[in-house]
Amino acid sequence: MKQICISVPGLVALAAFSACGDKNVKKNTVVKPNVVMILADDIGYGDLAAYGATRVETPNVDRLAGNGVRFTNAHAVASTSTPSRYSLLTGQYAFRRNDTGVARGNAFTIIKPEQETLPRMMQQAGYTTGVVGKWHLGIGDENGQDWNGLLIPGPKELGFDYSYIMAATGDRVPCVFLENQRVANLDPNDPIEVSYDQPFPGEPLGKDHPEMLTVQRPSHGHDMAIVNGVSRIGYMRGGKTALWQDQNIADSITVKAVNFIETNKNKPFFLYFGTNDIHVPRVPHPRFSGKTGMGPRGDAIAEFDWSVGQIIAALEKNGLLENTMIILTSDNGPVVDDGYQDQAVELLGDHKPWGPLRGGKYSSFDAGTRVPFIVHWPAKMKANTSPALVSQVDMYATMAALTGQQLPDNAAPDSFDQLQAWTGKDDKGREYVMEYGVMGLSVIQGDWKYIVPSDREAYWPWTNTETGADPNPQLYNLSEDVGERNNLAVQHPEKVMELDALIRKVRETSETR
Ligand code: NG6
Ligand code: CA
Repeated sequence: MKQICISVPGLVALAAFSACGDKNVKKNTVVKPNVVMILADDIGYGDLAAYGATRVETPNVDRLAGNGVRFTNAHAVASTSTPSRYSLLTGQYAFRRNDTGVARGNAFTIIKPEQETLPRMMQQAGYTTGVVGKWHLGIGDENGQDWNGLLIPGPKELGFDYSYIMAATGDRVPCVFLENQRVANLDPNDPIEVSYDQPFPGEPLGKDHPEMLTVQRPSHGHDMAIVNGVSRIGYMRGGKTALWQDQNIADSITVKAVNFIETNKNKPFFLYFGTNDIHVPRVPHPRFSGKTGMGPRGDAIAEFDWSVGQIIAALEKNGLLENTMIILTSDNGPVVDDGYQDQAVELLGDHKPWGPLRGGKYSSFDAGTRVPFIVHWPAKMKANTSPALVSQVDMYATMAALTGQQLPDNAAPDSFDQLQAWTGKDDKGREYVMEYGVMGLSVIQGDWKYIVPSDREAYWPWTNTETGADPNPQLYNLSEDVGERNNLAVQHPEKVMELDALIRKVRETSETR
């Protein structure tokens, strides 16, 4: 049973979050805060100035960090996008299902309409909900996915009133935006076709036509359909008027995010804004080219910061900045060469996308999932830095607490109310955090990090990734060895057993709050 603990329309008791029916409602109320979640793509722990980067200026992110709470021990649930986003929107670990790996561009909807979701919970709390930008959770039905019509189920059926999305990633076809689940700007006389099995006869492929790759060439993979001088993953044909321009993606989605704020400024809203920056192919707008001296990867960080600035400006202009909770974070850790020759490796210099951490995107080492995480809500939060252990899986239950919702038993089984930690009032946070790398699970509890043994490859040369796989158990004391160099498993077998048992327990039993 869902219960809305509000007696005055549009107002919620914030002084006592669990105080349903509190008589002092008037005294302790503010207008329900809007919630804007800005989810960057592949921005690493060390990629932003607020987290120590020196070669890229991110003044807008700095402003949020300087006036909000900057977390130093915050985690995405997984080291790749689809499982990370799945967990964020369902409050359930992606490893509970075997179909939540990095999704193709023509994947069917992964979150089932009958599942409880974060946006639907926000709707029940009286919010208008919108998703703009990267989706990467599949769309449409396996019995009929109509790229030339309405794609259902999709964001609407999962609880988003408005959507303007990229179906998957910048490097996966179809390279089009979907507005409310229809391909935007599609000419019906030029229908769009998408396949991940067979090339379309007559359509040139990157692997055969390097001379057509005038914007960016692959370094590995990414040699199929050619769109805008860049070869991609997957095959597509048609839909010419609907194709996005890579250098305009940030502009296009930022405008839609700002429009959503403008349209809904008079009532509480929840905006989930997934940027394409800084995922490959990195093709920032020319006005950011050369901003950082680090090539497109660095310039895409500057572009990301610009998008953040536009969101702040839209809120400020409408007098909403004070009472909007902005959460800024990333879906997984950083990678330098993720498959295109964009000079990211050559121009990196002393910039450390992973900060002091080991590994990166895909990895079980901490840089895979420990990400920037900033919460900004001037009306209710003091500026600070917090060492609390926090995880994006808690977004669901934490937003439920924020909006006075009681969750039904089947909702968000792995998500806990961490409102005290997320608002900077509790420095401890979660008891433990599960991390989901492509090679398996690991867990952080207190000072300790344990990585489950794996016989798979320890190193991927193409992305220069230390995957974290090791046939032996790995145990690190993060308080003295945040870079995970000194494996203490042999010295502390009891800790290894304890943490291994914890992982098994979490795997086997769906947690209850
Ligand atoms: C990999 C892609 C990589 C990126 C990643 C997903 C190749 C060779 N590599 O398979 O470029 O798209 O998937 O990234 O195809 S994520 O951030 O969306 O999870
Ligand atoms: Ca990502």
